[in-house]
This record gives sequence, C-alpha cells and structure tokens, in this order.
Amino acid sequence: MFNLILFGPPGSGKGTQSEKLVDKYGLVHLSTGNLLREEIANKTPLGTEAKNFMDKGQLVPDEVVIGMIDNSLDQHKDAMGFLFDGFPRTAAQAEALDKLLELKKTGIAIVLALEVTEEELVKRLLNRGKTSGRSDDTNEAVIRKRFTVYTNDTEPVAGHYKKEKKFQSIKGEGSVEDIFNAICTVVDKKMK
Ligand code: B4P
Repeated sequence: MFNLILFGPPGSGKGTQSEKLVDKYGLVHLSTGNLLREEIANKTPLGTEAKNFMDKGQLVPDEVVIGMIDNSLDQHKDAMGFLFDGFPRTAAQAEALDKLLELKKTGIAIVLALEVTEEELVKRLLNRGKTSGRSDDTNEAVIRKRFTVYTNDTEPVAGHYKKEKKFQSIKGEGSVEDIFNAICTVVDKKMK
C-alpha cells in the first residue's frame, strides 16, 4: 500500500494536484474538505455542524473529521493506497491517522508540502470564490483567518513527519503541469 499526504495552506493547490495524482497512480482520494462539503450539500446533521465552523474559517472539530476518515478507510478495504488531501490538519489528527493506518499494517510513505506565498494564495482563493459558490472563499477576512489557523494549528504537523524523515517541500507556484511533474518525480522515486 502506498499512502501519500498532500500538505499546504488553503489554496495551495492540494485539490487541483490530487485529482491528477489519483488518475495517474490509482490511489483513493480522501479530501476532508470535499467530504465535509458533501455533508453540507446533503444537509446532514454533521454537515450543518461543520458549516458553522467552515464559514468562519475555523477547523471542524477533530473527532468529526477523524470519524469521517475512519469510515472512508473502511469503505475502501482493497485500495492500493490513499491520497490524504487536507488531512491531517492538527497534531491530534496526525496521531489518529498513525493509529488508524497501523491497525491496517501500513503507514505514510511521504508528505509533500506545496509552498506558495500568502499574496498568491489570497488571489487564488478570491478568484475561486467568484465561481465555486464556496462561502469560505468570498470574504477576505475569512481567508486570512484560515491562514492564521493554518499557521497555529496545521503548520506544526509538519514537525511530526520531519522527525520521521517523510516530509518534502515542493514549489507550489508556476503552471499546474510543472508542479504536477515535480510531485511525480518525488513519488516515482519513493515508489521504487
Ligand atoms: P479544503 O477543502 O481542504 O480546501 P483548501 O485548503 O481551501 O484548498 P486547496 O489547497 O485544496 O486548494 P485548491 O487546489 O482547490 O478546506 C476547506 C475548509 O474545510 C477548511 O477551511 C476547514 O474549515 C475544513 N476542513 C477541511 N479539512 C479539515 C480537517 N482535516 N480538519 C478540520 N477542518 C477541515 O486550489 C485553490 C485555487 O487555486 C483553485 O481555484 C485552483 O484552480 C487554483 N490553483 C491551483 N493550482 C494553481 C496554480 N498552480 N496556479 C494558479 N492557480 C492555481
């Protein structure tokens, strides 16, 4: 099993690159952002709870997100591997993921972190907000709040994987294709 985490701030291109990576490598794409937006669209109680946090640029509580990932892992017992997109976002989520994967006698092969300047991120997210219908992308104050949350709660998760020598940065600015190629070079080497 080959399990990969795509890491990086909001708008760094995790979702964009994930789609291309799952096509190429046949991994199961687990995006907590997408899973939460599905719950919201289906107006489930979990979705209603999550929307309150997401609209303010806050993280959804750990137990909710970890439960969702646990269910998704169980639904794909025969997967060749998983691509985690936007998860883990806190130290507690990273520890929970280690335990869940350990139960399946597997682990994380590599964490790829997309590096993009804040100025470019704000531009991308406001631009996406014009067409995506995502309420968390239309308000600059909410976007800035997401960056603060990222710096305080998510960035420290990098340390967890650096300690295990599984962390690698990738320049996330430039064409989608060039960034994809840079990611593939690292993944191919790791898969050998
Ligand atoms: P997510 O859905 O994870 O979304 P994101 O971080 O905003 O975006 P991503 O990095 O995937 O960017 P994308 O490729 O789309 O999170 C949304 C919210 O859900 C969070 O704020 C939180 O509330 C909640 N949540 C999710 N996971 C959670 C968790 N684990 N715990 C708690 N809460 C959680 O790219 C952005 C834009 O840039 C797109 O318009 C794209 O077209 C453009 N773009 C991409 N690559 C580009 C490039 N190379 N050049 C120019 N533009 C590019």
